[in-house]
Amino acid sequence: MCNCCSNKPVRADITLNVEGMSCAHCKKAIETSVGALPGVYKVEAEVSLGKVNVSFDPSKANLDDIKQAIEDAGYDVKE
Ligand SMILES: [Cu+2]
Repeated sequence: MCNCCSNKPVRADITLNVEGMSCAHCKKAIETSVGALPGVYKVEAEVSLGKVNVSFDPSKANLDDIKQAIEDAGYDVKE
């Protein structure tokens, strides 16, 4: 089997509840901060719902890093 066949893409999708988002700037700040992490494919903040959807490769990024990136941007992640 060649390398690319055995190398299956791994992807995890999570939704975090985030407090403190109120405008398009908040959305952008979180998406930029989380999107800069290695292994994050996609991040979408839904300001009106207070949710952030993240798709990532669990072998490269972990939940703690993602939560930390949101907190570093100035928002609170609810457990
Ligand atoms: Cu804002």
